[in-house]
Amino acid sequence: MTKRALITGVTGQDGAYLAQFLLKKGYEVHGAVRRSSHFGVADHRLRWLGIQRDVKIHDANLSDLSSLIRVVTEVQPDEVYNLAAQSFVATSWRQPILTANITAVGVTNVLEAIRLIKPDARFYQASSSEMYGLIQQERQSESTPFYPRSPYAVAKLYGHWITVNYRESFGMHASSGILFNHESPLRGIEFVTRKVTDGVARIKLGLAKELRLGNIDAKRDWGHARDYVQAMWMMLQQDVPDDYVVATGITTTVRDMCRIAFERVGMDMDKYLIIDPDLFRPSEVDVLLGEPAKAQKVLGWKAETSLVDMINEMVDADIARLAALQVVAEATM
Ligand code: F7E
Repeated sequence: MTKRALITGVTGQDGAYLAQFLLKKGYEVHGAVRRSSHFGVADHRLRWLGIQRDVKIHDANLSDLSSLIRVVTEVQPDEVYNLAAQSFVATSWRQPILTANITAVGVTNVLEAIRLIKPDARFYQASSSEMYGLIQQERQSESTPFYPRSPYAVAKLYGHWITVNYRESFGMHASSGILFNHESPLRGIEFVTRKVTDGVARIKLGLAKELRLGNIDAKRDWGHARDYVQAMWMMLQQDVPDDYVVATGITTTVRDMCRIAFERVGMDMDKYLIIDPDLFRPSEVDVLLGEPAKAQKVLGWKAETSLVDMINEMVDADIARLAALQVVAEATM
């Protein structure tokens, strides 16, 4: 029997990689997508992976329970992956209520749609290392207390606990993956790794003269999104639902990550980097370092891609992307 998966946020970085992974496994993949007049733009990641025709798209919104009930009724999924969110931490101070409506209460809407229509469907919630915020232990594991430091992190914490609660209250197969930062050439341009690799590519091609960043002393545990979506799937294949930290176990400063990107193109970071106080956050998460021992032991999952290999892949992809745009621009002049 072909398994059916429903992915919210299928047009995002993780949604696209997960859809590709599940298609290769023989799944029928459905995506719930927020309606917009720019769908031809919104599905660019699916097109980049060459799977835009293979994913069945449904109109739904996390803040509209009836739309989710309709989609779950139509699809009758075996597995539901809730990856949709307002996911940019900096924006969550400017749009705290929208962030709460989508990133927090939206999770309950998805869980309710499953509980009412297809209660045996397995559920994955995209929880976040941002929930650890002001860290309470040097290495953060499943048992580390949370201390969120942004409206985004507060909303994710609600999503995490409502997932645990539905598992305990209704016996649902609901699991939560506490994923540390994960990046790729498909990462949104607003996140720091992609901002850096795109900026480095622009400087290399003569399209920009500088790169402006905020707090480069912040440390993150960065892995590759392609590796991380496999952990999501593995969680839903377990007999017993549970929560797992997904991380590399290595932490690096934004400064050193940026240096790796400049080194890829043989340029000196110090000549181009400008620190912009406007890019600092009202309250910062200074350092995150995950302890992925449980995921390794129970799921058999391990991060495969090093930070250097991932940043090199991203810089190369951004150079290729910008060079292709330059060719098009010159041809139409
Ligand atoms: O920032 C610092 C910034 O925006 C990383 C999301 O996927 O991962 C992500 O959240 C660090 C922060 O990611 C700039 O202050 C310096 O300390 O790439 P980011 P994030 O906030 O860690 C978690 C796991 C999620 O769940 C989130 O959805 O880099 N930083 N200068 C900067 N950050 C940005 N964006 N831009 C700068 O110019």
